[in-house]
Amino acid sequence: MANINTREQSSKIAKKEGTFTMAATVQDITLSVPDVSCEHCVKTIDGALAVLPGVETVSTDIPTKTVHLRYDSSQLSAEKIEAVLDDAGYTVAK
Ligand SMILES: [Cu+2]
Repeated sequence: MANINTREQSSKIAKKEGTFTMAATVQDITLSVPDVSCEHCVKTIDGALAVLPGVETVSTDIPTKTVHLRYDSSQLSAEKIEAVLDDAGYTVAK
């Protein structure tokens, strides 16, 4: 004997955003920034990037004109990093 239940079910859909995955999203990148020329540049760049959410380490190297960055890609995108550098007056070379 079939007991058909056609009662409508309204279930709450839980929105899950910003789920944390431990360390799996940490990225190491090296950006080429040709305008790096002195300690002032290093301070400007390090200061601008270090305050961003998800940034773990920033180190700017004058001789090679590069910025090495370790960041959590679940909190920060490479595009955002480049935009912040651009705002600080330093364009990332492609
Ligand atoms: Cu400089």
